[in-house]
Amino acid sequence: MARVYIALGANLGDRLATLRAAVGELGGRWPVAARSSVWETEAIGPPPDYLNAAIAIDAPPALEPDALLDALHAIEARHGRVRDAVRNAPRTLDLDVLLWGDRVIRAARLEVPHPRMHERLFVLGPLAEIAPEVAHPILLRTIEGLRDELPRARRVRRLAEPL
Ligand code: PH2
Ligand code: MG
Ligand code: MG
Repeated sequence: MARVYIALGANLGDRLATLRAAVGELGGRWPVAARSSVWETEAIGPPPDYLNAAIAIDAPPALEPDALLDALHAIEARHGRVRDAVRNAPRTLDLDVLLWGDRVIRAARLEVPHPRMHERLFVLGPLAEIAPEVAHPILLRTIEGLRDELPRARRVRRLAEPL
């Protein structure tokens, strides 16, 4: 089994309901080993604010990156995600693979570790709740260490409601 960390984000529609439904759907396929709190975060790019969270799933050894990616895209599509060419466009649901054990994947469709995860408090805040001591396999730093070095310029707020 490999522990795969997935970031969840939503800034359109019923954001919390969508994140919860997505976790339910992922949990129907693979065991969910950990889930973070839900955070409300200032959008990088066009507003409104996002809800963000992170979960870990236990992926069987036979799971191929393309198969996981297809499953994530199918869940996004079921929740009304429209893929357009506009970068950072508002979205009902975004599911991003952050870490896959200590693998480094540089394929056309998928880069793991996620190439921008270490710059984003909306990723590292939730992720540090469930994986503080996990090492980033390229930067060789813990998630908590990376989070603590990020500037706190952007608004982030932990919600009381669980994921
Ligand atoms: N996702 C983006 C762009 N900007 N900003 C926040 N706060 N949270 C996100 O999940 C997010 C974003 C593109 O995936
Ligand atoms: Mg994203
Ligand atoms: Mg994405």
